[in-house]
Order: sequence, then C-alpha cells, then structure tokens
Amino acid sequence: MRKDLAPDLLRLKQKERNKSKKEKEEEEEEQGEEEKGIASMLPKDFQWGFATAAYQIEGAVDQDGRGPSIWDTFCAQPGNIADGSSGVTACDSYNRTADDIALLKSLGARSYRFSISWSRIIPQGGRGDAVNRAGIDHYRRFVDDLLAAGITPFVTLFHWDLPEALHQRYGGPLDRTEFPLDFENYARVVFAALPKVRNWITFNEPLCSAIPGYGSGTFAPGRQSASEPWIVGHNILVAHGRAVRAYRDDFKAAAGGGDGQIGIVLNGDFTYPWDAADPADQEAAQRRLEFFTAWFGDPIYLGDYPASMRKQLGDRLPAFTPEERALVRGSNDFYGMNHYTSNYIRHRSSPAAADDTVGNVDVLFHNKQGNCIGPETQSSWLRPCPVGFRDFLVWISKRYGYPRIYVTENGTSIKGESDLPRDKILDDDFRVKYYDEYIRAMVTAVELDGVDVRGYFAWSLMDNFEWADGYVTRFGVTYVDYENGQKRFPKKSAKSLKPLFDELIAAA
Ligand code: PNW
Repeated sequence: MRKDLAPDLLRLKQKERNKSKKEKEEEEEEQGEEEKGIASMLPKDFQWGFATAAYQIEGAVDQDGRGPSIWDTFCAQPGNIADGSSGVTACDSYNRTADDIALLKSLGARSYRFSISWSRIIPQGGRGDAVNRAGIDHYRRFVDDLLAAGITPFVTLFHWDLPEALHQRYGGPLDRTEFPLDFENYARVVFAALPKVRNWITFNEPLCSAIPGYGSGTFAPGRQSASEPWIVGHNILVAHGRAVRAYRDDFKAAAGGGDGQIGIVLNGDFTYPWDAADPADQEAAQRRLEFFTAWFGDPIYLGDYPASMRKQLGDRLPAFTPEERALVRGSNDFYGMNHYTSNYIRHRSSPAAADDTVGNVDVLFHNKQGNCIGPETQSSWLRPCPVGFRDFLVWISKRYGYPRIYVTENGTSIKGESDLPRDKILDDDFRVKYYDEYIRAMVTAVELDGVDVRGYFAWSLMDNFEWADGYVTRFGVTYVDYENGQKRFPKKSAKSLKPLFDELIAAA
C-alpha cells in the first residue's frame, strides 16, 4: 500500500503508467533491473474474463420447464422496450453453451460471470414450490464444462429476473418476510446443486431492481412509486444477508475446503462537483454517491444507511431491526463493483421532491466551465471517463476499509454501432480504447492507491438484450448476428483483453 504518496508524485507515476508498453520496455532496458519495481502489477492469480446475465442471453424461455419471470411479462407489454423486443430468443445461449465456452476459451478468459434464472430452478419461485430438475441439470453441466475448459465460474443468483409467480403472490421484494425467506431457499437449492462453484454473487445491482423497477417504472415490474424503491432495497439487503448466512453456515466449509466466497454486486457512477470551488456542490457530489452506492454499501460495511439518506427520506427509508442489522452487517466476503461512467453534480436549493432518488441534485455531463466528462455513446447515461474509475475505486476502498474488490462489470456501448455494416462493427476501436484506459486506470489504483482488486469482468461477452433498450444498444465484445441464427463474431475489443492482461499481470 502506498496511500501516503503526495498528489504530484501520484500524477507523475500515473503518467508513467500511461506510457505505451513499447516506451516502457525501452526505458526499462535503459534503467536496469532495480527500477522495474515501479511497474508493480496485478497479482498473478488475477481473475479476468467476461460477464453476462441469464435473461439477456439465454432465450429458451419455455424450454425444460422454466417458469416466467417479471421480464417476460414486462416485455410483453407494448411500449416498455425500445424496439418492441424481448428475451424470447436473445443469444440462444441456453442452447449454445458449448459455443459460449469455446468463445471464452478462444479469448483467453480465465473466468466467466453468468447468472442463474431463478424460474428455471424453481418455476413458481417459492420455498413450498417444486424444484425443476432439468433447470438444475442444465447449470450443473454448464459449470462442469466451464471447469473442464479451465474457466472459473462466478455465479450471480439474481440478475433482475424475479419469478413472475412471486410478484403475483406477494409483490416479490416488497414483502419483508416472504421475499428473504424464498430467496434464501432458492439460494440453498443452488448452493447444494453447484458444489464446485467457489465464487457467488447474491444480487446484481439492487439499485436497478429498486429504482427503475419500482420508482420510475422503466424496468420490470414497471411500478411507479415514491416509497417502494426504499422498501425493495431494504428487503433485498436482508435477503442477501440470509443467503450469505446460509452459505457460511451450511455450504462454505463443505465446498472445496472452505475457500468459497460470496458477496453482492453494487453499481455506481463516480461524481465530481459541477463547481469544484462550491462546498454545496462538493457535498452534493458526495450525497449522490451515498444515494447510489452507500445506500447498500453502508449497511453491509458500516451497519446502517447513510445519514444523508435518512435526512432526506425520513420514515420512507425502513429502519433495520436488530436481527436484520446482524444479518446484513459484515455480509460481504468481497465487494462486487459494476462501473461504467461518471457525472458532474450540481446541488439544488429547493427541497427534494417526494419522488427524488438521487439526493436532490442535478446529474450532468458538463461542469461549470463547460468541460464535458466524456464522449457520447449509444447509452444516454454512459460517457467514458477512465479517471473516474480510479477515483471511485479509491472512494469505495477508503469508505469500507480497503475490501477485496472484484470489478464484476465494466464496458461501453458505441453511438450508432448497430447502424454500421458488420465489418465496421467488428473494428470497434472506441471500445478497445475504453477497455485499455479503464483497465489501466484500475491498475493505477492498485499500484498507487493501495486498492485491492482481485478480478475484472468486461461487460459483456457478447451483444445481448439490453433491457429497456432492446437489441439496438450493443455492449458485447462479440457481435451477435440476430438475423442469422445468433452467430457470434468476436470484435477487435474481444481480442484486445488477453494481451492487455498478459502485460499487466505479474509473471508466474
Ligand atoms: C448494468 N443506468 O445495468 C447491468 O448489470 C447489465 O445487465 C447491463 O446490461 C449493463 O449494466 C449495461 O447497461 C445498468 O441507466 C443499467 O445507469 C442501467 C444503468 C446502469 C447500469
């Protein structure tokens, strides 16, 4: 750890890192052996690979006894998805596991993050409902095949696709008692079925279930409420806590000598004050981070919600019972981090609106001087800003005591990509640059700021169903030809990661 370096020295060292490989090699040759220590590196067992999620890639929604999820229902309602599409076929990955594993292997991935469809395991979702053997067998085979290919699985239990039956039965995560119990039951079924998996993620981005799902209504189940997002967030935290306790008590020791780990994945965009000299904007930028990430991170690492949230939301933010607090606090073996972009934040002087979810601030791409945070992409919310990644890694590390971090998603769409002919799509220099700059920013945080990053997953292994944006927005390092049998074509970015990590990971 070198947290004590002066800022100027840090900048100098960063400049050093940003030099091209060739420049550095030449310099190192000149400088001799002892100087090589500067380029300390990612640990040699660093896990890197690609990420996906069940509903975005699997298709096969009626196959082998799968029950419907809230995303099936949501997509069926006209107007919810930009291009009127759904995950009915997606990348057909349910039937192409061999292709996907071959793809991962050809790209040199060491690990793969994917999610399990709850309603394939328990079609009706609940703890009194039947378990679907065919669903379990599918994921057992998939894990076995990944391991046989030398690829380490990172398994997400919940990536937004709640069984529709639980939504109907009791409102899913709106129910403080039933939802955590049913999630724990589902998690236990999966832990028991997949004893070879050592890396578990309970929930992906609870914020995206809570706010787009129950606040703005832009994601399934499409509800619009000023109070429900905070209830949903709370109950997901408790459900996470229950699943972690179940894993630690009853599965961890048995599975491979107790070296398994489990955590939650939180998303967050980094923030900078709109007017860097205005204390109100500085505070607003912090408050935005608290509403985004500390909403979930603080209860897990510090035992309660941020004071800024309590202040603004009052009783709409549930209070932890002692039992809930004990479940949630300390429930992360690692911090799973999804990160894509950064914003400038301007404070508002008027009182917060009842349906405000961001901390009563303006979220902007330009600062007071008119500087833009980064170039446009196909996603209205995403503009590349690599230094924000470094700064955010440091923010999380300082706030939570330098936890072990896995970057579970990072990547970009490209403006107009879907309009291009295939050969141009495959030449995705914008994405190559994004990965290069973001990954080097991450390595700088490891080298110079003492941040403990153990793994990195690019989002995504392939173009897929981008939720409410449908298929027009492509996040893949692999092009998927949806018109011609879901055939996969690796883009330039797909092939760029192995050489990059070969350079950055310490030699064995
Ligand atoms: C993540 N936003 O979601 C998800 O985990 C992925 O499933 C998704 O495909 C990926 O990022 C790209 O979008 C997000 O509007 C969705 O700020 C939306 C936002 C952020 C993350």
